Amino acid sequence: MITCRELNRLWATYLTALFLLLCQGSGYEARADDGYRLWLKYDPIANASQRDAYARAMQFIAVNAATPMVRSATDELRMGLQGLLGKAVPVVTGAGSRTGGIVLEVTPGVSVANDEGYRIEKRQNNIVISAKTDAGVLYGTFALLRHLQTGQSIDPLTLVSSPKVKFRMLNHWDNPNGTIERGYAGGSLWKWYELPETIDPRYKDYARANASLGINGTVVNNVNASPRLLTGEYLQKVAALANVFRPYGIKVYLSVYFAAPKTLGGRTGAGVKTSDPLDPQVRKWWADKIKEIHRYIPDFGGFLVKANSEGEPGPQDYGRTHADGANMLAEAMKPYNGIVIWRAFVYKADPKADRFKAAYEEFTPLDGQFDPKVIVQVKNGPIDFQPREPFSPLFGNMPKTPLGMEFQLTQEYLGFATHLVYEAPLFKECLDSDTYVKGKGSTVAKVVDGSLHGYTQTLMAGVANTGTDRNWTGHPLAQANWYAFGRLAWDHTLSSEGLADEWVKMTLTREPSAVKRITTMLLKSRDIYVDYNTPMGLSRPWAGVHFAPEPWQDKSPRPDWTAVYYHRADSVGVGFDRTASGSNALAQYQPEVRRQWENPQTCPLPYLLWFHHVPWGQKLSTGRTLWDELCTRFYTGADSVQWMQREWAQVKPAVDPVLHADVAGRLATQHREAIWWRDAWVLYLQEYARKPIPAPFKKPDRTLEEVKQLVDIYLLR
Ligand code: BDP
Repeated sequence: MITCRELNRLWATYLTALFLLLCQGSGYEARADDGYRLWLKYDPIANASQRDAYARAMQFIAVNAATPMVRSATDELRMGLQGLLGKAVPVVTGAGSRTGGIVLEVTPGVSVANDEGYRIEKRQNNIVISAKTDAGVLYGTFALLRHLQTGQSIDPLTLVSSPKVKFRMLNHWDNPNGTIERGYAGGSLWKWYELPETIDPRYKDYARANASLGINGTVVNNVNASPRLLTGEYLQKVAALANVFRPYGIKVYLSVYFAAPKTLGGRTGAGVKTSDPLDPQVRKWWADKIKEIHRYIPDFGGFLVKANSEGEPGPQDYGRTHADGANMLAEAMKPYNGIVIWRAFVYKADPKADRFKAAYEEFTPLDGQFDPKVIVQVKNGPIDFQPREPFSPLFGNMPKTPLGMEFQLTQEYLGFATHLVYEAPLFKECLDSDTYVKGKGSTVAKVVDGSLHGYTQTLMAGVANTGTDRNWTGHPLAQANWYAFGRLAWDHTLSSEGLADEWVKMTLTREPSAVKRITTMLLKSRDIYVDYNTPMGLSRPWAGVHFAPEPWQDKSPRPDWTAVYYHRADSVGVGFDRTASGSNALAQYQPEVRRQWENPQTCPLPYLLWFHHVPWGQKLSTGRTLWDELCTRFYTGADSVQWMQREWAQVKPAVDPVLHADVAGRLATQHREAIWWRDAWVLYLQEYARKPIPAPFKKPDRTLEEVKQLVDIYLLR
């Protein structure tokens, strides 16, 4: 006879065993949600009838190929289903006559747009994921898991997708000493001192997360590159990373220091005295180096180069052009598949020039001169990852040169890790902008995906926001930026809203009203930030630390590193005149684009001060004067952070408590900092505008001097 106590004990043992079993198969740790699992959580599906329906259709996983990428797909599916369905699903070789399972199939004949595309459909009562290549099967597998995680029906089921861009990559600005330039989520993921012998399991989770989005390349080091990365010692470390990433379809790339032949060649006795790209010894040095790299990494992705920019060496040091430099590397890369990505982020320290125009002026004359292996990587805007910029005028204006897109996921100018800014709307705003280069509909996206000018080498890069913080991105909700970037690099037609909805359901909660609230918060967050930070086309109000408000900052070795250079506030008004009466940067755009922006009466308000110096008393389309409108934005922006706090409080029951508290804390900090921004701007601009703060807003309860002091202290080392 079993006693009640024994029964209880047995029951407890059974429950513990069940729990451990669930945890074991999925690799989860039994702890509160610390964000480590990102959007690949695979927590059990709560709705029993849905879970049963999925389980009935997924009784086995059959594979017809055994490549490392198919193995990654199978492992992920097993792990995902174990978590979602709460039971192990066996893997078999070939479906045979079996039905009621998932079939992974590499078949060259399948109808998809390109090698990485996939089809998911029901066939003879099986769910078949088919693709031309194992990479396609891997992407299809993640697509099916996403479909299940977001709770969608599998009856009927047809998912067909292929990437629109060929090279979809993250750029890490990681240094060999473990720091990250402009990183706000801890140190570098790459433990250089432990590599190649010790492989952190996190490398694999990083690769899984990227593969789930379709990211297929990673530049592991900072664009301000250390030559050390090109030494045999470091190449072995990079090769160890490449070995982990390969089964997930990810190639490694290196940022290179252009003067490496001289710097390293001199030290290693190779006797190279220069890094002139036209010097035969230099060309040989690179050819040998690339050969050496391929000995370590046979499928090496290629180079990313920042040259003659912000003090980095480059071909101009030798009187050569960007094309000379890029082509020299491309020629050395010729025997291999690798590409050369050459950045267009350049500007000179000329007090009379407009930095806005610099990249266009330097690069458009070189159109047609680049080797076919070269892609020129252009930041989304003409200045530098500001909260809102017009699209770079280079897009569309180099028809003979493949132009890649560079977005920044790390929030260098977007409040680091304490401000919530969901960036998909920023990415989409740029991608959907019409360049009019070949008439209406010539969007930036069509330049980047190659369809406008027929480029076959296409690229989208995101400067990574990952680091060693347990949740990867510092701000837990900043994971959504990594997510949205990867998905948009695959398919730029996806919507910001759809991506937010997916990410929230996979990562935070599936409770419908909470999903709606969080999605709405995400979608509004970027405009809220712009309102209190740089409304209506104000830009770059900071110096070295791109965080604290410093619109008054007017001293720097370079004029274009001061804040006053950008906003040009004076007793008449504020804003940078880029029309024909000013720097005429507008002339770099097509007439249709120019027409949208050149008249201050009709220029859309988000871009007004990018292109015009507007008098303080000027009446705007809102019915307010410029001064009143600016004040309204600063104040409502800061107030809207409180709205986000209230919304977040509402979703508490639906979100993990640890994660909820983390975000709540950050929102409180954001509110305090938003007020700091508001006060800094209004008090500073008021010195020029000489007008009162309009009702109903109350004037800040501190003086400009007090705010400046705060900032001075903030900037102390
Ligand atoms: C700027 C960053 C700087 C980067 C540079 C770049 O402040 O750290 O090195 O961009 O993109 O925004 O090269």
